Amino acid sequence: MLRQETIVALASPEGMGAIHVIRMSGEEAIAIANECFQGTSLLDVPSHSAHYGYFVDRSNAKAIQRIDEVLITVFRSPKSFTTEDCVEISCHGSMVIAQKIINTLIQAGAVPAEAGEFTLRAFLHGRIDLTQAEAVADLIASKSEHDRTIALNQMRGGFRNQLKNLRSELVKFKALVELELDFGEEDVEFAERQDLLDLIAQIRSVIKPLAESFTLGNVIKEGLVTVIAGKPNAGKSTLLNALLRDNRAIVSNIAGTTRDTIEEVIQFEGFRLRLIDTAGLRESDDIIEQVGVAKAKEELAKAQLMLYVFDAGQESPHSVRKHVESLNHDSAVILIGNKMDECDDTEVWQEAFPESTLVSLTQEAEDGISLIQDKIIAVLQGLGDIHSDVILTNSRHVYSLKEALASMEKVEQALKLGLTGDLLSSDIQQSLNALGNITGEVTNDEVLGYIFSKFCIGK
Ligand SMILES: Nc1nc2c(ncn2[C@@H]2O[C@H](COP(=O)(O)OP(=O)(O)O)[C@@H](O)[C@H]2O)c(=O)[nH]1
Ligand SMILES: [Mg+2]
Repeated sequence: MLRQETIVALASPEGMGAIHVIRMSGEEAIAIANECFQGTSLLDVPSHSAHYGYFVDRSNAKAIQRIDEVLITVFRSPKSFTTEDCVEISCHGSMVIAQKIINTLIQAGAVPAEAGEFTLRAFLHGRIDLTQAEAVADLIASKSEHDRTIALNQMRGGFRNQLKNLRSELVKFKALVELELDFGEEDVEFAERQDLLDLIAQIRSVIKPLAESFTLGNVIKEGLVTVIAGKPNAGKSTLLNALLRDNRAIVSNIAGTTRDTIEEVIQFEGFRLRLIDTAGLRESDDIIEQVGVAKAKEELAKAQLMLYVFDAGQESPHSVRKHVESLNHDSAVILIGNKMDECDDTEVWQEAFPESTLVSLTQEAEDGISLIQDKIIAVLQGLGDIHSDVILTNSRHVYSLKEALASMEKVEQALKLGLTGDLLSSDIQQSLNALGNITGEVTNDEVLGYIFSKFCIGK
């Protein structure tokens, strides 16, 4: 998996920008960069220092070609991202220049890096663990403020530390139980059963909220799936456009105008909302509209939030209630009574649905939208505490945590039933594996190590 070559790649996004950054890592990184640099000799400069000069192509010794004015930063092993010697070259932000620089470096001995290879090296050299490696990917892909904060936190290892502590407690636990097995016939109990039960309860109380934080974490990472639903002509597309502050969807008084689903993403309070406008829900003879309605129902089934829009001038509380109930979804619902300007009796609605938001999206759009946004914020806040130390955003982690939880429950059962140590220890091992899966740690040697280092049984 780990090759020895010095790797090189563009570290900044492709396209035009103020600058581009080219990254190189490996034993030869500094020598190769020096080969292509007109300025101070990079061979002896200290780590973490930046040097101004010209990037040059010396392949034709008679005509040294200046490619760009650059700034080269040198990071010496082991104090670099990959722990290898690393060099970062900042050049002007043209792809032509960046490509030329990369090609010159390849000619001078580097090889093109593969996707994720810098991070892979950091992991294989033990600089970061798996959760941190994943967090690097998350950080790069982060699309909202909260997304970024969490990835950064995970990369710093907050999450790993918590898991590591848990695991070492478990290792201790297992070592004690296995020690009893070694003394099988003497009927000793090194592991105090009540202490073990307490420990399990404590561990579970940490893992459980961690696993549950995924609801929020997933919304932060993927965006809140928000479906705008309701009957035709209620004002759904008007709402989409108002939330987007853009004329994205066609609005007309012809029922059945929106026949396909339209999806747009907005940034909102540090979150992302995936807003989906749908075809009005009704029985229709139009085949395309029928497909649209079916798609709308599919989206509703996946929705985490439904913005249900109804025409307050046309509908009755009874018809609205019936329709909302018939949609049969698990998501949070915000009821929006629209076209209040055409409604004579506001009180009817206030009484029937005190929790609803009554607006006129074409008359007092700003007021209406800010009322709806307040409701959306409340839904987002209900998902969990955004400021909590660790929020899981990775489904692989959640899966492993749930496995750990399930095996902890088994351990608890085994303890309560007074099952033998070998069964107990295998259940504990499962929890250890599940937790170890997340950080990429190996488990069995650890347990052995613990027994020998702490107990010196000298057999
Ligand atoms: N009077 C009035 N008309 C509105 C209001 N909101 C939307 N409309 C009109 O209702 C019609 C249907 O709106 P549209 O957003 O296309 O509804 P959709 O079928 O649910 O997407 C359009 O002619 C809109 O201009 C409102 O608050 N008051
Ligand atoms: Mg529409």
